[in-house]
Amino acid sequence: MACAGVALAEAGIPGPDGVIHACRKIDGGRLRAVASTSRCRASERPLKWGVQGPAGPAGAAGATGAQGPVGPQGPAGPGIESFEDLEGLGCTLGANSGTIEIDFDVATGAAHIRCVVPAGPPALVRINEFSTGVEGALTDEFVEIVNAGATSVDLSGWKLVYRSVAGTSDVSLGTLPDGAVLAAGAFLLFGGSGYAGAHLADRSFSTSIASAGGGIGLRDAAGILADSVAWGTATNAFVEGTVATAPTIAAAPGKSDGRHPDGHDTDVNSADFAEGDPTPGGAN
Ligand SMILES: [Ca+2]
Repeated sequence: MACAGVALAEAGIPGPDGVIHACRKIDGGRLRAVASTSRCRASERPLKWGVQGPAGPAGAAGATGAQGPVGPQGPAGPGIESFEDLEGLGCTLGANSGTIEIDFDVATGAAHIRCVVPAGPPALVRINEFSTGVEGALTDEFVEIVNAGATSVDLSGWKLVYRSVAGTSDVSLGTLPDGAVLAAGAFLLFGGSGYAGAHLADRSFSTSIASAGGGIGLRDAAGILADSVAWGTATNAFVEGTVATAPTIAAAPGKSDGRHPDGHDTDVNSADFAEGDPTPGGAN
């Protein structure tokens, strides 16, 4: 080994690539370090070590670093720069959504601001009768719709909704599927989760409607309120004129509020609805 050490020093190796070259004598195994294995003799075999092997597989990903600092605040938006910028903004009128329209009186400079709601459907589809439950079973309730017009109406996407006494947002009781058509004079019956009436319900709802006060609305596919009724203690936007009397909770089949005749509508709930024996799915 001492000889090999001397040889290494003399050869000035390892070379610039870090590889050590040597020649091994076949007979006896004596090792001789060289700058290049091209210097090995016929009686020797070339050897080298310190050679860099192929790259190993990539290691596992490291842990996620800490979140960076919050960036600087962006520039301010354009905002409302003139009164006219209010034009077209959303607004709420009763239970309907609309957009703001502004015009000015040229003579006086006075501004008129209106919340304009798109025209509602002309069809005479109405909430015709409802019950809020029977004695001992408040979910044995229903809402009946009637087409009081002379032609059938496509109710695709129409929605029956509920609002609590002073509720300001709709709770869906059901959306009618594409292709739902109500023939002239026909009824559509939504039954509550415990509805037990003799006439089979066309659709059912799971939200229980309150007996003391509440409101039901019928919206067309565009969300425009086609009809609504509110009863008892309700003060919500589904009140038309004045509230209807809350139907009495009585022993089955209970009592309901209904329009007489079917579909009769003067836009005053108290005048249009009267309590009577329930006729779900049939004429009042
Ligand atoms: Ca009825």
